[in-house]
Order: sequence, then C-alpha cells, then structure tokens
Amino acid sequence: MRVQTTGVLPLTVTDNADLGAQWKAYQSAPPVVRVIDQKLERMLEPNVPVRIAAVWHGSADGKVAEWSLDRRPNGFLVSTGKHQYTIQFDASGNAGVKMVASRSVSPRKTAVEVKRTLPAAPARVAWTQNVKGDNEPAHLTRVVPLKNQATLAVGAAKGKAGRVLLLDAATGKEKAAFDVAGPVNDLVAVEINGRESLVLACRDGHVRAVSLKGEPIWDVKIEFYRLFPDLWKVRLADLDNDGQPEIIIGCDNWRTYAFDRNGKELWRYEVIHPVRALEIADIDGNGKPDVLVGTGYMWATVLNEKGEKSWGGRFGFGCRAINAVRNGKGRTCNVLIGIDSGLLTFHNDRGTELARFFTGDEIFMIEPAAEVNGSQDAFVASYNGFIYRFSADGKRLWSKALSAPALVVRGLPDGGCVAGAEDGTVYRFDKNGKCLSVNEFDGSITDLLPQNGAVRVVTSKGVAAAVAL
Ligand SMILES: [Ca+2]
Ligand SMILES: [Ca+2]
Repeated sequence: MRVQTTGVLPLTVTDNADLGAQWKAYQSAPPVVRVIDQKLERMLEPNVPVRIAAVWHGSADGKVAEWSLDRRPNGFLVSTGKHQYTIQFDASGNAGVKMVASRSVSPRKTAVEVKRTLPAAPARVAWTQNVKGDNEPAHLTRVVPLKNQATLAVGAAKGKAGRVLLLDAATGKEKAAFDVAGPVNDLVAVEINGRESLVLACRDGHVRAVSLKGEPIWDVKIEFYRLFPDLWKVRLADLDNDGQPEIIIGCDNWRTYAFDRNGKELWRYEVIHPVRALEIADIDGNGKPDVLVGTGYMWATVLNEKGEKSWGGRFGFGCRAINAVRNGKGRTCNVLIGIDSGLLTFHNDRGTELARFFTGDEIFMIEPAAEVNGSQDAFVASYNGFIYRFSADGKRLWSKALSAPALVVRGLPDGGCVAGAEDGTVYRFDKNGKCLSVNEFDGSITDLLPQNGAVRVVTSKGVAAAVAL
C-alpha cells in the first residue's frame, strides 16, 4: 500500500462523509491504495490546506470498494470489510501501513475481473540463467562487463558467503564461478599486474582483489570504526591522472577509502554515517575526478581526488542516491542528491542549490541520460513507483508509473532508459517517456546493464537475463 505525497509536510486528513457515501460495494478487491494525480508533483507552501485525492481499486466505471475511513491520531483506520489497516503518518509525512485486524470471510467472486495490464509488449529475452545459492537462489547484486565486453561478471550473496559468476554476454552460459567468504555487494573489473581482475566489496568487511578464476591477489580487512565495516560500494577513478584507475570504496564504518591497485591505502575520509551511494564524476571540470558520497543517515559529501572535502552537508534523512550530470556550461556538472524522504535537490558544481522536487518516497537511483550538446538530463527512480526525467537544472520533463517501487534506472545510448521495479518488472522507455517494452522476471531487480544491443538483468532471486534492445 503506497501513498505518494508532496514531500515532508505533515499531513492533516479530514473525513468527508459525502465523499464516502458515493462509494459502492466491491468487497473482494485487494486493498490497494494508489494515489496519485500528477498535479501533486510540485512544492506546497506550509499551512495551505490540501485535499488528498485517493483512487481506490475499482472497476472501470468508477465503482469502488466498500471501505470506511476513520480518523486516528496522526493517520486513519481503513476498514475493508475483511481487514483493518492503520495508516500512520510520521513527522516527515511518510505513511506506514499496518494490518491490525482480519475477519474470516470467504472471498467473494470479484465483481470485475481485474487483470494487470502492461503498457507495452515484452521485448525478446535473449537468455536467462538461474543462479543457485546453497538452499535457495542466490541474491544477485551487481553485473559489470569485462574489458572485451564478451563476458559479464555478476556478484552475488548466498547466505553468509558470496559468489562471483562469469557469464558469456551473448549466451548467458557460465564460463566460471567461484565462492568468496563474504557476500559480494558490489564489484569492478580492473587490470592488476597486467591481468584483468576483479575487486569485490564484501559484506564481511573485506575488500578482495581476485583473478578471473577466483585466485586471491590481495585482501584488505577494513578496521572497525564507529560501525562494523561492511562494504557496500566500489568504483574506479584515475585519481593521479596516470591513465590507470584507482579503487574507491564506500564503507559502513562512516569512511570512504581510496586504494591503489595493489591494495595500498591512499586516503580515507570520514563522510559521517554508513556509505550508501558512491559515484565518480569530474564535477568542476578541472580534469580530475571527484568522489560523490551519500550516507544512510544524513550526509552527502563531494570529495576531490585527494580525498579532501569540496562541499557537502545534511540534506535530510538517508541518501541512497547521488550523481552528476553535465550542465552544458563548459565541462562542469550539476550534482543531484536524493533523500529517503523523497526530496531531490539539484546543485551546481560548488554546491549551490538550484532546484528541489519531492517524490514523497525514497530516491533509489539517479542516472545521467545520454549527452546532447554538452548537457545531460537525469533519470530518477523513486520508491513511490515512478521513474522521472529531469533537466540538469531541475525541470521535470516527464514521469511514468511502474507497477511497483522503482529501484534501478539506467540511461540508453538512444536517449531513453531502462528501469527495474521491486516486483521484477523491467521497462524500457524512449526519450519522451513512451513505454516500448515490459518484461517480467522473478525477484526484485537489483541491477541493469545496457550494453551492445541488450540490457542485462539481475534479480534478488538468482535470475540473470538479457533482454534485446
Ligand atoms: Ca591512476
Ligand atoms: Ca574535478
């Protein structure tokens, strides 16, 4: 049950008996709340009364379930005839839904057969693979290409251990697979000692460099500091401009680290709170990479290539998404910061806020669109179930509803994007937001990799697949 709101304003819900009296019986409908009128996607001034419009699951002619709403402190009680739910709004205006009572009622035949209608036909699936864990499917976390692009490296968690698979990009056939001691949250492919290798960020506090056969090259145990040092993100950046990448790691212990390719620490910076987002971009256009970091609690920080803070601050609770897009002004970028409340802020390269937008629920991913005339739009995935396209300076160009919370979005060379939802659905949109294809997979979508005419899909239930573009 999800409610999209405009941001962090506390909500006041008032009953309206006249509205309720219009509702007709439709008792067997599943309890679904889907608000939402696009007109709500704008900022509201405090203390201005707002009418919340809710569309209850019903038939095409507007008949809706015989539900009642009763006012409760900070929320309301929904009675569906079969179940009762409380909807509680916290101080930030986020809705929490809990079932509080259930009556044993045999389900009636639904008055209207409700079929899920998808906005487009599925695209051709080139291959699928099911990756097993010990007792259940492995939780696949990340898919990256190797240098020759003919092979994909997939990171996985299976219980308390991790697994890495190398798959043939064209057929999905397994070329190699090996286990590592900790669940693999993220990985990058990088040349070490003249040979292509993998660096793994693992949930047991270890950074592991391994050969493509799984042979250990080096292993750094990150120290305990503030919190257990689970590692969530790894990225590459050529910090010293010698043509070879260095390794940037984001850790639960509040620190972001840079290592050289031999595992030697170059710098560390305390970004405050566990790292949840890590991206690399030269935002000031000086030819040196900058490191963008978001944390699970309060902070977003921009570091220069030496690990020194350029700017940052507290933007709200939880930053799972941060990224940069070219803004058409020389080589500089704007920085987008997404917060768990649904607040999305747009900044210039020095951190000045240019615009803000509320989606009402967690921002999960921000990705640049293909560059046009030195400028990039941004795609944004929100837990409210929408994919958005914004200009670099914060103008909403379009938004599209998915069938479930949007977790992953990736830009395509044609200017469109692919998006993955929590219910395992993968959507392709063109640059104007027209839906071109929809494919369904088992598990929630954890990563998408568009490459060479196909998008590679990995899910939380061990499915790896390729969908033709
Ligand atoms: Ca370098
Ligand atoms: Ca720079």
